This record gives sequence, C-alpha cells and structure tokens, in this order.
Amino acid sequence: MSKSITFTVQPSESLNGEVRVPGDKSMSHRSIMLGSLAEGVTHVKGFLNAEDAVSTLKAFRAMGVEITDPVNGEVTIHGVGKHGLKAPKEPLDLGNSGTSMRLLSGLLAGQDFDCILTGDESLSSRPMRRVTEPLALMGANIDTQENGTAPLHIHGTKNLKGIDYVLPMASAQVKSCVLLAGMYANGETTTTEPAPTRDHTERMLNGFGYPVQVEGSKASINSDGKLTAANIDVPSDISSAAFFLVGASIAKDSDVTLQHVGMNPTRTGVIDILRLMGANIEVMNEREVGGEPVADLRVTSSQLKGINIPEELVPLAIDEFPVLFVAAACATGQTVLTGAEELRVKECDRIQVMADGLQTLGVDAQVTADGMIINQSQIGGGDVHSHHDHRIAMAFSIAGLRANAPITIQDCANVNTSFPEFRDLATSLGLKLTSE
Ligand code: SPQ
Repeated sequence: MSKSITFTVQPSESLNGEVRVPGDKSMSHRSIMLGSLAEGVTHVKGFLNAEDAVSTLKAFRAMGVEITDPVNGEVTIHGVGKHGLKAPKEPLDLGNSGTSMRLLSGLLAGQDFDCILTGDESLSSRPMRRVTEPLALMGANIDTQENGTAPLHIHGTKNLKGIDYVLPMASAQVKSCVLLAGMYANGETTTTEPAPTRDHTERMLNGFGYPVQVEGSKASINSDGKLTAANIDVPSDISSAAFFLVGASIAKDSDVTLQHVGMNPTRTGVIDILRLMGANIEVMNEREVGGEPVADLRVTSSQLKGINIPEELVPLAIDEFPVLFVAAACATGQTVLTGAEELRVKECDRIQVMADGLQTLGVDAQVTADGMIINQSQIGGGDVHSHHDHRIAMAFSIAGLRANAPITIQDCANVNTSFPEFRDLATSLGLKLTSE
C-alpha cells in the first residue's frame, strides 16, 4: 500500500464488447499450494498474476519450491511432495490475502518446522481464530495476537489428529484449512458446513489424485493419499466478471460477452441473484475444463427490479455484494439483503463501507446487522473511499455507468490484488475511468 491510487469515473453511457477477465483467484492460490505438494511437475494455465495469488507463490518459493514467474498466465511448479517443504528463513508475508493465510495455517500446522505468517494492515485485523480454534482441536500449536489476529506463529507438529468439525459459519477458507491440515493428521478429518461454499479445494485435491470424500455437506480426508502432478487450467474469475455483469445490466444499450468464465455451482450465486432481479444473462458454450464447468456469458441492458435476496444464495455470491449493492441502487423498488454478516470481516467491513459510499453518492442505503436495505435512487457524484478494498474500488467504478456526475474513489491500489487489468478492460468496454 505504499503507492496511493485514486480512480475517477465520469458518467458513462454503456458497455459493449467481448473480453476475457483474468484467472480465478481461489483456484490460482490452490494450484500453487497443491502443485507444490505434488510429486512431479505441474503446469498451470490461466493463473491470476495479481498480488494475492503471487503472495502464495512467493510463500512456496520461500519454502524451497521452484516455481517459474507467471508469463501469460502460465506457471510451472516443480513439486516437492507432501513432506518436501523446507522451513522458510523469514516470516511469510501474505500481503492482503486472507485465503493465503487461512489455507496456509492448516497446511503448515502439520509440518516439522515453525514459521510465522504476517500480512498488511487489513489482513492483520481479520479474524484468525476461526482457523486456529479447529486447528487447536487437531493438536496444532499456533500463537495469535491477543485478539486472535495475525501475525500467526505456527509451531509445526507431527502429532495432528483428525477431527469431525462442524463449521460455525459458511466459509470455504475454514473448510479448506481444516481439510489441508487433515492431510497431515492421524485418522480421518471431516468438515460439515452449514451451507454450501466454494469447493475448489475438494475438486482440486481429487484432480491431483488425493482422495477427498464428499457427501452432502460433509467432506472427509485422511493422511494416506499423495498428490501427483497435474495440468491445471484456471478459468476466468466469476468474481471479476461480476463487475461487468452488473455494469452491462444497469447501463443502457449495453451488450457484453465475457469469455471462459468459471461456472462452478458454488460460485454462480451472482448470476442467480441478477436473474431474479430481471437481468438478461445468457449462458453460452457450456463446457468442462480441468474438472470445472466453464461458459461464455452474454449480458445485455435491463431494468432491474428490487428483491429480497434469498439467504441460501449469500455464500454462493459472497464476494459479489459490493457490486450487487450498486445494482440494487439502480433496481426499481427495494432490495433487501439479510444473512450476510460475513461481509463485515472481509478486506474491510463491506456492509458499512459500501453503505457509507452509496450514501455519499445520494443513494438511500440503510445498514442492518447482517445486510443492507437499498431503495432505488439516482446515483450522484462525490468522493468515496474504498478502504483499500479491491472489490469496493471496482464496485464504485461501475456506479459511474448510472451516475450523473463524476465519482472519485480513494485508495484503489489494492485492485491489483485480484484484477490488475480492471481499468484497461473496463475502459475498453466503454467505462470512462482514469487512475492517478
Ligand atoms: O483471500 P481473501 O482476502 O479472503 O479474499 C476474498 C475476496 O473478496 O477476494 C474475501 F475477501 O475472497 C474469499 C471469499 O470471500 C476467497 C475464498 C477462498 O478462496 O476460499 C473464500 C471466501 O472467504 P470465506 O471467508 O467465506 O471462506
């Protein structure tokens, strides 16, 4: 966060064209983690060359894994096997990336070395007890700060034991953390989730030949398996595509096609929610690539209508709410989100920060404990803060498609954590966005 970037978006007419947004962030992290632990050489295509995924890549290099620099999304990982990681010489700095820290906590709890995980100001304020508590039940020894935050000091142990863990919240990071620790634990480890969350860890482990049994809300793993190098084809990130799904829906005369988007059913809640609001989204060319469903998405303008967002869709669209709030401001009537308290512990409090910014722009948005109530409003201009949160910065940029005056968005450098090409792709489609 040493450099400060400010976005300015001028009122923009429409979005038109065909683009491919960069690779899926969740899968990119996991491809480095599992490729590193595999036996043999793994080739990744479509890797997201952005700060968060690169934090994971650098962490594994620091633990002795030879990994090439990403070039046009291609990365080669010389796996060291499940027991081949080496103690890092320095603390592992995971930047802004919650996924890196929470998944690595599980993976490193059962190694025969100690290490320290650190991150930036935002990551150092996010709750880590949600992972250290189940890991402690497995016998892990991890020191957090007094309030349960990073830096985390992991004292590796060979004595992890399997647990049957019922997750108190719907979180793919917690589920993945426990399953990854389960690869090093005696006996079986089972997770039970209260609602379906993204299942990339389970799918990719199976893709690397490591057995994970999934039955309904339960996933089970033990330490008997091994990972064999694989070729991974990472599709485009639906969480990045979401900005243009909303943008082309709310802007008049728009017609955008997004190529090769990951359509894993645990990630497509944004499409379901937008369709319930009346969006025109056509799913074309459905296919399967490397064990994950993929499609091209065509979206054209529509008059969205306000809805009560079904709570079961919340975990399936959890990262898309910042931009869905912008959609809600443009939708007739009222949109109500409930059951989304998890949004308060992301890179920032995404409920409060979005409501503050929307109110600055003249939108009728009221915060509730677990969501927001938004009434259709004319979006005005103004100066809003992203609080260093990539998704907030991009969501307010999209608001420029319906604003009647310029919007300035402060603290946008962290767009580079997930979508460094955002400004270029958005402007190529017609958004009048500049950065300084
Ligand atoms: O990695 P990080 O910082 O936690 O990223 C976010 C994001 O918006 O990019 C959340 F802020 O995505 C998470 C997501 O919210 C990525 C993720 C994963 O890859 O497993 C799971 C979700 O988090 P959680 O807490 O619901 O498990």
